[in-house]
Amino acid sequence: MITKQRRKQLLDAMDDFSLFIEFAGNEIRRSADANYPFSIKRNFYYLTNIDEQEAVLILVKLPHRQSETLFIRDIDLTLQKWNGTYLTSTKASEQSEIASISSLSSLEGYIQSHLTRSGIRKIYVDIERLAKTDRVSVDEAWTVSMKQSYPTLSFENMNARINSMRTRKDKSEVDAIINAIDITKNAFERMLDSTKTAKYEYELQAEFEYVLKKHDASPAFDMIVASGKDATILHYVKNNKKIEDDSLVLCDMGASKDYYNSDISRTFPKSGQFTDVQKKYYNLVLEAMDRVFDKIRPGVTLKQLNDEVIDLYQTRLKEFGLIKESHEVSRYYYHGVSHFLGLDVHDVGQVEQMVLAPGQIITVEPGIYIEEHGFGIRIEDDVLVTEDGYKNLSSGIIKRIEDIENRMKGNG
Ligand SMILES: [Mn+2]
Repeated sequence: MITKQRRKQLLDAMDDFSLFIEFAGNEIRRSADANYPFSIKRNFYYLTNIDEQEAVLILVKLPHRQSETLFIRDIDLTLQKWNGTYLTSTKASEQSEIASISSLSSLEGYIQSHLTRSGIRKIYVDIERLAKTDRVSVDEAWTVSMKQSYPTLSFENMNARINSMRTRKDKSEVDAIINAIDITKNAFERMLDSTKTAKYEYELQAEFEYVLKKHDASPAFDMIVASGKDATILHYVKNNKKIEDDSLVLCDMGASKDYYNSDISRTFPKSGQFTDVQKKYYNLVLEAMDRVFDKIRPGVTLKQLNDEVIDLYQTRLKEFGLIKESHEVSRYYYHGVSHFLGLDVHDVGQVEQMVLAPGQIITVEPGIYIEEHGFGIRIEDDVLVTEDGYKNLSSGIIKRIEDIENRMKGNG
């Protein structure tokens, strides 16, 4: 039902005599005959609920007729014995609610006949290129070749429109993210309970990822387990150091389930007890978090949220005697406080001056990184923007000092 509504939204936006095409993507070769695990193009998944490589979605809009067709691979009985089952037409139709399922081998003929007989004048594609060096996607390669073959056709990129649809989550998406957060909570608690007895950072990672696997979930990104001073490196993922007894451990982690992600950070003491200076800065990060929470509502930008953190730090770090001038804050806080979360961990919507709207899910992740004290602290929750404010979806994952210390008491 839901993906059907999304396709309807696209059809409504399309001109008459036009065709929209979306590719699921292909496996990418890693080395020799080994491929990277297939990862579906998220916009394709968003529009079809189908997770099958090489599939293609086509929407056609004519003055009195709209149609949707899904093209999938022909079942190869020999390859099926090697690589597992292919998606059947019945299942494809059930999952996508698209009545018309065709073979990929008929795709070219289908497009040709629409171009010659239905008077299609415009093609909508979905191309996302973030860097010049990006590999050429199937969508892009197809578009380039079509432009050469049909110079009179006009082309329009639907990418921004689909991305903008994706920023506002419907109930099923919110539920999927809540599910991913719940798995993360379980995994975090198991990891926290093993911290006092663990020796190396990777042992904590193993405890965390064990629980994900138990739920048939996977890491949403390379987990960060950064103890001591390495926590000041924002994307430290080596996780191979011995954890010193008096150190803080910063973990940035998340489960991904059914392609929906969570993204949570917690920082806790190896010993189970924060030192006074650790407490002081930890509570400052919590204060920054509360400041941001208070500010979240429709109409506000991510930049405004970040300015709130910087403003607070400028005041407090001067009070603490850590800095003299306001601009010195950037030595201790050097990332943004928030990003969108969804089918991608750093989800679509990272556009300057994008204002918050109900149904969006964002992270709130202030941090402070003080090399001279030998620690970095980041605390991150996942938050739903509501009509009049916000709902913290990960409030069940403990973060107050006394809650962490109490839980760690008696473990090990
Ligand atoms: Mn994050």
